[in-house]
Amino acid sequence: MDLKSKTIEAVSINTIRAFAMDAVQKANSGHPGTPMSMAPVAYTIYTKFLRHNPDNPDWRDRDRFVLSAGHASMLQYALLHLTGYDLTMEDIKNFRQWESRTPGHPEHFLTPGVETTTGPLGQGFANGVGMALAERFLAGRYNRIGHEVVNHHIYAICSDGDLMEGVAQEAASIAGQNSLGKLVYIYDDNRITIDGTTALSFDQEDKGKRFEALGWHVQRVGDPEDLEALEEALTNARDEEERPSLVIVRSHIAYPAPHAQDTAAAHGSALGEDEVRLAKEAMGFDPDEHFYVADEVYEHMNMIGRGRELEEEWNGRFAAWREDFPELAEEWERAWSGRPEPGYEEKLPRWDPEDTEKLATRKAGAAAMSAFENYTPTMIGGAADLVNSTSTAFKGGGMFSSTHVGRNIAWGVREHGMGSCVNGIAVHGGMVRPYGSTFLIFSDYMRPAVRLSALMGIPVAWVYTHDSVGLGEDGPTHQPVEHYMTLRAIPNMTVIRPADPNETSMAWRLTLEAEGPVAMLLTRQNVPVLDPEAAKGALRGAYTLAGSGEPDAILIGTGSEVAVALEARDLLADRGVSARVVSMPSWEVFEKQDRGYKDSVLPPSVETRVSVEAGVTLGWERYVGFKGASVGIERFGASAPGETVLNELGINPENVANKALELLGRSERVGESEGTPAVEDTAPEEGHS
Ligand SMILES: Cc1ncc(C[n+]2csc(CCOP(=O)(O)OP(=O)(O)O)c2C)c(N)n1
Ligand SMILES: [Mg+2]
Repeated sequence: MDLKSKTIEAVSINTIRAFAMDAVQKANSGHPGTPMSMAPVAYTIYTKFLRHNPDNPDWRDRDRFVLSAGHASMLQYALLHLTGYDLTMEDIKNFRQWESRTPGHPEHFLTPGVETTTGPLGQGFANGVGMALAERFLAGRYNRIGHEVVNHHIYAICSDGDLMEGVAQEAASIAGQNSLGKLVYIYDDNRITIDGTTALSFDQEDKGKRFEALGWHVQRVGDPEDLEALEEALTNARDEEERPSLVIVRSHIAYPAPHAQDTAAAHGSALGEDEVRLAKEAMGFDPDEHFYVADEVYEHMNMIGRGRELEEEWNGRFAAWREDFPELAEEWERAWSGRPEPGYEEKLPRWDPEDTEKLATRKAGAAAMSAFENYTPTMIGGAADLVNSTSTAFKGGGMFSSTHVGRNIAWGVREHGMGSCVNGIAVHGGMVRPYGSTFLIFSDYMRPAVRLSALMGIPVAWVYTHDSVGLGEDGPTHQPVEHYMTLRAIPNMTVIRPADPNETSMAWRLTLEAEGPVAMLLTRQNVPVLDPEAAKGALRGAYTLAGSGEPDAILIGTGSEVAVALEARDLLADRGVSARVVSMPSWEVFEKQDRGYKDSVLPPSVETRVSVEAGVTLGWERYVGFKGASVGIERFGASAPGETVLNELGINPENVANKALELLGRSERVGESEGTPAVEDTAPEEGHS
């Protein structure tokens, strides 16, 4: 493409560039270089490939576009504005300002047309893979011969940083394994990152060969200005159905700014007034014009007419399908509303303590999943190579593979990729609460995705088992201690740690009803079964499990430590101290209750309070107050049978009872030998040390 050409294509592309320069200059903050050099790519995708309707960004069968290199957000904002989305010139001028709809990095739900929140490199790449999994699943479930209601592509632009990040590698491997041919990814091979040229850090690796080895279809375009070559490559990529596609585009950051081009500085700093002038002059633009859009450009780039036509055509196909398959269509609507089929609550399992003395909550979780399986037909997910340990599977759901659309995804040992793919499935829509599962300790390996699920407020379930040092012999590398609190520390995240099988059923109910993400923490070891009626209190986050009237002390436990608190209560009763036991599976759910309820569970007048939880105590002051105490673990765990580790680290009834006696100013102490361990050892599992 001749830079100064007056063709409408050239002027449109240069308008995107000028926009990016002006917006970054005005905010004196942002990333101008990549929007400038990738303008032809984004222009081509948005105007010639993407089947979207700017008038209805929620059209269900639209193609998705992900800007994985989220720092180049002005590129996406420019395209959204110019193609006719509800993003005004005012919005563009407010780039990066308080409460604007054009934040520093693209944010889902904030800006119409932004499919996912990107910025942490690699995440968008992996989200797109999740979207392709969702597309494949929905197509498999709802398309019928002669009726195609799901058929769309996922386009993404990714950068050097995206490809360097491990999470993208994991997701690319998942995409190759499952033959996700709907992926059309463009890699911006500009050979520049923040610290300088990629010769420093990223030029030994042949990225094309790497992706080929992962099962991708790889093409190269030597110059993004060559629109014909670009179009041809994108056409091939779109038409390739078996393999995910990567188009490697050799670009020059900040092109055509004469001095900024090919420099790392152009990545993240305003170019400066003088350089902006020179770049505009090079493009044949008036350097004194800012945020200038010729009417012809608006006219040429507006995609509303085309988008409406595409959607109308789909609406026709959809109506015919709905007429032929009314029941399926009803299910489809519910799935898109994110709701399980009605009536699932009654199916959730109940355990009677008379029949079942003890059961691990992970096993209870498995029973709950079996019970609601048929009520959540588009819920898919899986574990990161630990499904036999986490017990998270839909037994009748089949496996997802390149040839079969099952509900169980074998993520492999790829927690990072799993987390980000689950987010992608959720933001795609139509999928009721996708989930990812592993040991709680490995939540660290997917924390960026967990955090983003909370930032986006999307309906996902993170199911973490082996939730304490009680897991035993695997030792401190596998024993979470800080994890309950670090998960609770994430705004918008609901953490639920049920005490027993009956609370686990309630935990799943809370999870299926929750608006945002939920982390469910389940035990490996057996725990005593509580009264199923009482356990319904879990739906309010915390409740009085034992004790009536105003007690001398309140013992607050979560998860497996509720049983410890119950035993401590008995020890205290023997000494004439009345204690109430509060089971508190979820801080966040409890916080949502009204003041009256909260005060009824934790009466302000009772200041003698002891919390017990097998993790760091930082934060428990919120509920025990400054006159209370916390029994927890302020160190890493140890390799030994779970019962021994818990006992040695002080997670036992005697310790809890003694803390209460101490707070009450009583001199006597409960002897070590008096209590029976609340935790029962579980033999090491087959196939897992
Ligand atoms: C996980 C993560 N680490 C670091 C950053 C900070 N950061 C933003 S862009 C970038 C690299 C820029 O190089 P590249 O990805 O090639 O983008 P380009 O400048 O070429 O557009 C870095 C390190 C980030 N956004 N995400
Ligand atoms: Mg780069």
